[in-house]
Amino acid sequence: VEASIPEPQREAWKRFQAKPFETKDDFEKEVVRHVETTLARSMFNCDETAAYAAASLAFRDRLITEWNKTQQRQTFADTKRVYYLSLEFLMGRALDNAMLNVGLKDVAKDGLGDLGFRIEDIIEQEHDAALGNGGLGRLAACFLDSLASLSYPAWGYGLRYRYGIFKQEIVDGYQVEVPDYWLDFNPWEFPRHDIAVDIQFYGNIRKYQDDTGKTVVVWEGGEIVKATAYDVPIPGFDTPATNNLRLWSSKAASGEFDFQKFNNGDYESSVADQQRAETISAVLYPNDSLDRGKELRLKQQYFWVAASLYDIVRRFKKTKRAWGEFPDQVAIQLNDTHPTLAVVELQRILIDLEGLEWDEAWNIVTKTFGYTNHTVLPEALEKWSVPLFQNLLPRHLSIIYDINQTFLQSVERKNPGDRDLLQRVSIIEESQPKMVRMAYLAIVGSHKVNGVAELHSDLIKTTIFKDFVNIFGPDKFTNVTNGITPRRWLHQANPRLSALIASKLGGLAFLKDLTLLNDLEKFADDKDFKKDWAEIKHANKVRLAKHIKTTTGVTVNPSALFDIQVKRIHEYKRQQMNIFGVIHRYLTIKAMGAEERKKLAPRVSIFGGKAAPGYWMAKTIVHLVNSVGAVVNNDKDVGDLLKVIFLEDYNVSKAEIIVPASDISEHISTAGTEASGTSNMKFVLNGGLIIGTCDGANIEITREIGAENIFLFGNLSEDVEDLRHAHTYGNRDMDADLAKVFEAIKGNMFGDANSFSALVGAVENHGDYYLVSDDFHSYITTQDMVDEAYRDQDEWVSKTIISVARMGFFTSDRCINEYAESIWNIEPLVPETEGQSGLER
Ligand code: 6GP
Repeated sequence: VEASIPEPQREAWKRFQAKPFETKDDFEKEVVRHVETTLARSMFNCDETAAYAAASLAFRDRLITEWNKTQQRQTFADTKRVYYLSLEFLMGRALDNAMLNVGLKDVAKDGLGDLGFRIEDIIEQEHDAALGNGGLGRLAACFLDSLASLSYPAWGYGLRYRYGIFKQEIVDGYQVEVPDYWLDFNPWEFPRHDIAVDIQFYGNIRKYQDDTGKTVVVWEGGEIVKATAYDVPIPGFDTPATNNLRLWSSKAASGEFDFQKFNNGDYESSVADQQRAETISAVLYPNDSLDRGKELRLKQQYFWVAASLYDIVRRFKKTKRAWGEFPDQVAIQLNDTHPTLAVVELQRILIDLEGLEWDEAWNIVTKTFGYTNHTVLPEALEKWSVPLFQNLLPRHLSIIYDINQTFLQSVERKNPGDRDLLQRVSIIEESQPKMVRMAYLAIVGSHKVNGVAELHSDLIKTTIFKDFVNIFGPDKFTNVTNGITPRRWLHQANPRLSALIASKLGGLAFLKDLTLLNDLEKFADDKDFKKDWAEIKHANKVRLAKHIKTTTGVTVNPSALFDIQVKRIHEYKRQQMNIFGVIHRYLTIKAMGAEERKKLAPRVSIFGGKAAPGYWMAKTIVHLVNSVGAVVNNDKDVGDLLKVIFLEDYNVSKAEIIVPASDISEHISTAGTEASGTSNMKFVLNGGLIIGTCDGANIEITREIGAENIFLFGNLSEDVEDLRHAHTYGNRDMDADLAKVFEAIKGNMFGDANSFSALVGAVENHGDYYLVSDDFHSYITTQDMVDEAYRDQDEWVSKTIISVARMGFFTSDRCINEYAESIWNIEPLVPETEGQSGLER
């Protein structure tokens, strides 16, 4: 309040307030100004990088003006806000998105044209913001887009990694990781040097009684690291509402370096303190659905959670409300268990710093938090060793023990004598060493727990969290099926398809209400429409074919069937089954006569995705795909009939080229292992069909678009356990076709068989945990059905149109509205000028 401009001077201020550009001329003026002043360049020295920088800064200025107004509006309205805590935000590029969401891409295109640039080239200059691994991080990014587009008062909180997910290079068929230093120029962030929080680690706890006899606990000593905020504006689509993503960066608390040490000549160690502090936010852990229990990771988690909560609590305290009203003002969503320490930190703030009684504080805490689970894979469920915790966060460990004790007492009261149950649900696992089970802490500390697709939400209730359903009752557990933002994944990635749809539906309103797509179904048999539709798909395939040519040197035929599997490489996602299927196809072609071959549908099998650097099996899969490609693509005998491509460095901006170009995409996880999947939704929304197992959101996609429009195969999740049991204890015959594939690999057809023996061995000798042998037959016969269906192009195109028309459910807008209503209890705060960009035109 002290910093505000005095009333009499505000008129002057208002006259000169920043006004966002609207016209082409004003945009050009801004670009030239940024080139000549901010960037200190000139018209004789303005390359595409500079043009990108200046155009981005022009849009950033526009966003920040609306960002300020949005924050003011929220402060005045004083309504409840939601805070989305996620260690990953896989944002991709910002410029294209900002131009489209603000509705000024055409203006920018013309303006850049006047200045001598092609907008496509300028967009290409941007480095992806790749602060995430895969599905979990991209979901967070889609959610931010929907929260802003629906004008919800919402903040994202994350870490500002200096190195995002590594860049993948393929060298001699092997994955090589290269660091992704992305911050040398980032026009989209605002450093907030005024917003800094001291974060404490290590040290000791001391208890004493105050004058009133109350026990006071203080956490003393240890080391302090400073968290500084960097803000990234998140524009909504067709609304001025612009939200904030706040990312924390770590620095040494004592300034540049320790002058005492420096003066004593110990220069090195004074710099070392600085570096140690900066290490906390230095690098994103590159594991998808895997917990490694590294101390630095726990440090990251506490650093981020403590800074975020400090910020949230500070904002609440400014309203001067009673603590009891905290959950009416604040909802916090835990994106997986990574931020679970927030539960403990809020309890600590309330009892140690604010002096509340335990029960009162705990009641506030549990009303505030919601927890989303993203996987049932045991290797992903976070556990931290008690000794590690004790050393790094002694006060938090003691609070966890108290939370656990209170919780177990209540369980014991309702289930007297059931010691087994107490052991099973205890937040502390009685192992050697003892471990803190973070998922259990998250459940106990939240009022709602949700899974991300119906099957997955059912599975967590009947398997990993079964006891907790009995303890808390079924209402605490719910489902919110994932969604994707149609702004990035249709309008931005596939502008021509978006425009064609708009021409039939009378405008772009479907991007704000995706169920409007339903009206497309009328055109599923319209000859002219189908021709335009097919032509756009072909153009998108030509674009991808060019990308394949420039990046791999391989020529592919854009009229062939494009079969795509792009996602993190993981045994449960079964890229190995896909490549075994490709080998089977290759062997089949080789065994055919010339006449038979003529009848075959040419196919391009496209793979992409990163393997975690320490995940050897996944890296072996990458190697096999590349090795098969090297043989097949150079086999003159095969020609166009089969090509095998591995696309290097799959990321968000590459997905925007790949997704619109698919005919069929693969979502073939072992039933019950893929929580939802979200690329399945992206592919269908872009007019591609899918081949998939009855897993994750595939099931709901089938329900929406109709079983006749999807190629489902494989065993069901309820049979997985029995099949695994049979592998271990039964005698089984290997599928004959799969056996031939293994023979080919073992016969060194794709290079030294020893390189791949672990992959083959996993299926043949080690229990085939992911049921590749059980599903292989049904997989390849279903692939034959895909070939068959693709031959009837007319019918195929109709299927894709009908599928798109029925995808309305899978927008992340629907998803966010469900969270808002059933978990967060928040309302949108709609600006007066929302919806004025004329989407109906
Ligand atoms: C992923 C799930 O594997 C994927 O199925 C889901 O669509 C996505 O989350 C979004 O909900 N999980 C992760 O990426 C992960 O690391 C701990 O889970």
